[in-house]
Amino acid sequence: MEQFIQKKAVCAGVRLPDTEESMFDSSMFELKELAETAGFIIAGKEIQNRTEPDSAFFIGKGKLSEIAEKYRDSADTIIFNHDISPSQIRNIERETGMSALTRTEIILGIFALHARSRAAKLQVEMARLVYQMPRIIGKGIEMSRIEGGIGMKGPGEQQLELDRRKIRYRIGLIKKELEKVARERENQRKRRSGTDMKIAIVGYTNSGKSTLLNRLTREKAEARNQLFVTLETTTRKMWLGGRYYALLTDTVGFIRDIPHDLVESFKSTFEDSLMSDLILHIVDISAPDFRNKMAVTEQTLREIRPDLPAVITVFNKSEMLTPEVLNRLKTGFPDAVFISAKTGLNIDALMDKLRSHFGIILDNQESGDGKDLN
Ligand SMILES: Nc1nc2c(ncn2[C@@H]2O[C@H](COP(=O)(O)OP(=O)(O)OP(=O)(O)O)[C@@H](O)[C@H]2O)c(=O)[nH]1
Ligand SMILES: [Mg+2]
Repeated sequence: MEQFIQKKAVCAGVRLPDTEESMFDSSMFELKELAETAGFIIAGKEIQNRTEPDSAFFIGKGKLSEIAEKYRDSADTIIFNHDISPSQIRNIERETGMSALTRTEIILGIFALHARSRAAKLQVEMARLVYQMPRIIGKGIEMSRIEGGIGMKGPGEQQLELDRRKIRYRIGLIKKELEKVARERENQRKRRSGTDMKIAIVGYTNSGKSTLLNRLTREKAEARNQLFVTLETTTRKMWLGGRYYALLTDTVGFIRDIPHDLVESFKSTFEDSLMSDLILHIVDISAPDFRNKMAVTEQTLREIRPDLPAVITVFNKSEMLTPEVLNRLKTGFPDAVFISAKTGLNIDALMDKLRSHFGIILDNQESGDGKDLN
């Protein structure tokens, strides 16, 4: 979504009575991170407490005028932390003269920006088309979003129907193409399945999954301090010591309120990664709202794969914590492993845990923590 780069935006959120304050704060913080990852420069944050959303604008009309006034010279876009309706978007755009975007559109934009492989690009395109389909109503403004901002001047109903048909046709083509990709994946999986143990690294976006894959396999998967860097599953062989190996898979990260269409499109990717004997759930323990992020991951996992295999909880970035906090957490989560994928802290304990999970007992001369060989 090159069109976002260097654009200036204000993040807006409406806090409704059923949302806890800390949850709301962290989701607003996350919205800022998402917008920055998508390429926006953030000019400010505006929140409003309401008992219910305004039917025409979602946010109050007074607040909206205030935002338009305040950011007249510093922002051209308002990004909402909600999935507001197409007609609300139109009303807001008309009222403020700014463009309005939803959190979902930002996430879809990041996925588009980060998609490298043909499969990932197709999956993102499909998710976007499915998301935008019901939004092609009336003024053609939504259509212009699909066409990357080219803009079509108020198409008539006939034109709209034509556009919808084109999109449906395109979705059909992509589906076929993706089915082919899924079959190829399946074949690959069968070819390499053999007797090796299969382990999937799963977790919230930016928790350190790719860094851990790199640490455990000495690979160079892309790791950056951005959301949704990884959109492909990468599988690498990992040495467990002696004659034992596992296949370790890095996966796409999760996020709260992950757009449903995205999960649908990426389902084969997720499923692929979850065909494992063991899941390592990586948690960024330095995040203040890590419990909430853990819950989001656990819930999403259950939705994708109800018959979950064994899960080991791995608390990453633990080198960031003070000994006091670390001890308190260890008491609270006695089964978790506390590591730092970045510094290598406690990786040997994780390796021991993996070996004992798979019932691997090494002779003295066989023992090693996997870092020494590859
Ligand atoms: N301090 C600290 N930072 C870490 C650690 N592990 C990873 N990071 C950093 O966290 C950021 C995200 O790491 P990634 O490995 O890309 O995270 P990911 O889970 O693969 O993220 P996505 O693919 O975007 O979902 C990077 O800046 C890493 O350098 C750690 O143990 N300690
Ligand atoms: Mg990654």
